[in-house]
Amino acid sequence: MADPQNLDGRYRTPAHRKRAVREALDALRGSRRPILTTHLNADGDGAGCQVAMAAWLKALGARPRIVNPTAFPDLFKFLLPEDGWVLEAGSEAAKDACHDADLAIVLDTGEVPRIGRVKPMIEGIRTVVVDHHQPGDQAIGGISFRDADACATGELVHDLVLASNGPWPQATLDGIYVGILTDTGSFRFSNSSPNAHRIAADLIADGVDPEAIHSRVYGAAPERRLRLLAKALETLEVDGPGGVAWMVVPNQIDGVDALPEDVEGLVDYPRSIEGVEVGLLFRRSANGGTKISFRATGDVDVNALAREFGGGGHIKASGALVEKPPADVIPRVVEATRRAVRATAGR
Ligand SMILES: [Mn+2]
Repeated sequence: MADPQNLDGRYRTPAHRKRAVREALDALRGSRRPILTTHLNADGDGAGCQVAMAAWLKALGARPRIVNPTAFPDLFKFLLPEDGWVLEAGSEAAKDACHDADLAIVLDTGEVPRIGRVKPMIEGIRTVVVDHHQPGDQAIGGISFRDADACATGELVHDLVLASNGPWPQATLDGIYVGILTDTGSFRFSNSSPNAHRIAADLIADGVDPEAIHSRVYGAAPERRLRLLAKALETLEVDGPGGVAWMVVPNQIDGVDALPEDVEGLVDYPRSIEGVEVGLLFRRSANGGTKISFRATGDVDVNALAREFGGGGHIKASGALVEKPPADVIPRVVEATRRAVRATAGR
């Protein structure tokens, strides 16, 4: 565990958050049997924050359990310091853990539909929400520590551990670092704020190994992911004048189902083209609907755009799920995106 020595020049929690930090901290520190959950298809921020917070709470004497609406991603299992923390949502063990829980901690989302089948499992349990998404209209109730100015939920978890004066187990340092690393796109998106870099600097000073983490997260892709990218790139369509480009991701590669984590980040490819303001990625969902990812480079608000299709997220990164097949959905989304680009950029 790190012992932060020299506090000069280190990150400090923004003043506007301090009250919410206190309130959330009071609930968290009193918990002995917390359940931690995050959104469907946990990403590096959701999974990283779960491990970070579970390790911290355990060091405070709690017995944390992680119960997610979808499987804990293989890619981030290296963060888990011990077996037994993650329980599959459909299992008896998860039901028992929820039955005994004295606190539910919802990380990296604050919306009911995003936690899927975990919602009924945590019904009636005191809840703390820690999130950095733009609030939608189906908020999960309870104690709320939310700030859309935070670069990642990892930044907010860092605020909590900082306010509690630690302890800082290695898994807490690593989990927060992975949250910030992945949500900022390795410190290149617009949310790569001074705070993102300050916290990263502090975490590295306290024992995070950035090269080791980077190679676990970005240097250990299954071959399947690159084959999937190759197939997706074959579908690339670019409307230069409209400022939009899109791809369609196949659901299977060589007869093997692509995992949500294989698809993570692929939307950056259409977005990386010169003149493209918004990149889109379409994928058929399990029930025949269409998953859409939106990524903006310029000033187009893709949170508003995703909301037109029942989704949401961040201003520059968002998603939606539409209960219609891709063939129906793609033309409508592309047209709405063109309109949004025109309205924003004055094209
Ligand atoms: Mn996040």
